[in-house]
Order: sequence, then C-alpha cells, then structure tokens
Amino acid sequence: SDKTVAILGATGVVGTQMLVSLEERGFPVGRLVPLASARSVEAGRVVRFRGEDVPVELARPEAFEGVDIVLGAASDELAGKLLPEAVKRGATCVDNSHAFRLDADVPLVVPEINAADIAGNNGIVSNPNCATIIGLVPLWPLHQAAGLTRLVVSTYQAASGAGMAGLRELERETRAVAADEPMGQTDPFAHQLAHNLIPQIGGFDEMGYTSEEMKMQNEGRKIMHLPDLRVNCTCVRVPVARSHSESITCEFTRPLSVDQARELLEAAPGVRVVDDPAAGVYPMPLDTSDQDLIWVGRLRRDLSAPEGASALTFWCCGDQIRKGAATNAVQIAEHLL
Ligand code: 11C
Repeated sequence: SDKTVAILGATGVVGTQMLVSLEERGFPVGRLVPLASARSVEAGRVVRFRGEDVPVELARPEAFEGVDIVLGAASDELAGKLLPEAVKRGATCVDNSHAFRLDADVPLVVPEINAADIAGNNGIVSNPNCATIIGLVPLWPLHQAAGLTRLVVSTYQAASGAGMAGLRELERETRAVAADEPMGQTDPFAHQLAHNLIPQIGGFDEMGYTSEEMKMQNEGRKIMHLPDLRVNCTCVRVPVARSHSESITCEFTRPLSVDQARELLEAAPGVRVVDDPAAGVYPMPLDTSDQDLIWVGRLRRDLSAPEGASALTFWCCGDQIRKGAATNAVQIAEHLL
C-alpha cells in the first residue's frame, strides 16, 4: 500500500536526488512530506515531485506524525536530534548522515551486500558514506570468492560531495581562474579547489588520518562483517563536479586471477565492467555521473604483492549523489516495504 514518505533535508543535493530516485524507481509514495530548515520554509521553497510543486515544511518533531518512512539527507546534528523523534512517532528512518552509522543496534547497509541486516533495525537504518559504498560494491563479489584481508585505497572525490555549496564553489573558482580574477575567500573548502587537489576531507585524528578516511575502515568492517579488515585510505578532494573515483588495491586469503575477478565483476549486481585500456576505455567520472552503476576498470595484478600473495588492483567511479547516497537509501527503503 502507498506510504507517507518524509525527506529530511529535501532541498539539498542528496534530498533533491532522493525525490528523483523515488520517482524513477516507482516507489509507492502516497503523501510526500518534504522537510527543511526555517530558512527554506520562509523563502517559500517548493520541491518538484511527479510533476507537481510540493511546499517545503519545517523540520520539527511534529512533522513526523503519520509518516511511515523518513529518508534522512540532513546534517549529523539535525539527524541526531530529529530522527529519534520520528522513530518515537512510528516511522522507520533511512539516514544518510554519520550520526548513527556505527551504533550497534543500527544496521549500516549496502543492499547488494548486506540487505539481510535491515531486518534487525530498531527504527533507523543507516546509509554508508558515499566513498565507502562506491568502493564496497565491486569489492564484495571479490571478497566472497577469495576472502578479503587488506585494502589500500586512494579516493578522488568530487566537489559536490560537499553539497550544493561545494559544487557552486568549484564553478565560481573555475570562472575566476579563467577570467584571471582574484579568488577571494574559498568556502566550504579550506583552499582553492580549481586547478588544485586538497588531501583533506573532514578533520584529522591523532594518527594523522581524516574522518573521511576512517569511515572507509570502520564502515567497511561493519557492512562486510569483517571486524579485522585492514584498511589504509587517503581521501582527496578533486576539481570534478560529480562522481567519486577510487584506486583500490585488495589482498585476499585465497588465489584470485584477474580473469576470475573480471568474470565475477561482470556478473555482480550494481557493477559495470568498463575495461579496455589499450583502446583508452576505462571508467571516468564524467561518464559515470547521473547513473546508478559503479564502473570498474584498470583491473590488474598487484605487482608489489609479496611472492605467493593474492592481490589485485582496480579503479572505479560512481555517482556519489546517486548510488553513493540517494539511490542506496531508496533501495534500502524498498526492502522496508
Ligand atoms: C564528501 N563523502 O565527499 C563526503 C560527504 O559521511 O556522508 C558525505 C559525508 C558522509 O565530502
């Protein structure tokens, strides 16, 4: 039967994409409740859904009365405050923030990997970080065949990973560089991103790793049920509008040839193998934007692996707003039905 669906943070990059994903996938929405900040409500903002303008309502506890499913696309702080209020009122939440991801009673789900975990929820299911989802979708079939033990990952993350503000800032900076104008203050990035790379996403811990880098380890361990998985990740913001890219080296307990891995990836849900390097064919973020698959290429043996070790290297790209956030959340909501 049709559901009343609320979107917390309906006017942001991820919230807007959630509306598109709900519509594209034919999710049975009876009533839509788009929720946003007082600023959006006062500005008379509407969201477009199934050809109609739906006025945005204020995100507050009472807004969840009668709501069946909440898709969360708000800050950690707002999600932490409001989603327990939604649960109290009988809703089930799929939350894209970091607030609950590592809580023991909150499933953290990539449906291609651990949809079965959804059943254990107590009102909140968390959606992983975008870079985690994009790396794990192709890693999972390889792990199932050969037993994953270690990952070395470098990410190349698009400006829109920092929301609409990040995307607008890259566009502004690109124009300023082209016009040879003064750059002015860069916000939300700490440095100029146009014509640059920024090797910091999130804050640093005492070991020198960023919060974004540790998400790959901690979320990856939880999703794949591999508490001892060893992960070394470097996350970099790149002057790309949309789609994150990742270079991944993975070690296994059992042998796995490049040909076997390719076959597994060709059969894996959510993955598209795009791998003909001699013809200049490999995944690139321009090509993976605004679609839902993780493209995998540059599949090869890890030349640096010790004698007898089983290790591969590949490159993947995926739309972090779609599969990295909105589509993954809607897929989880489909399981809730
Ligand atoms: C980025 N991955 O590209 C981040 C944004 O934990 O969901 C999402 C942060 C998160 O900046």
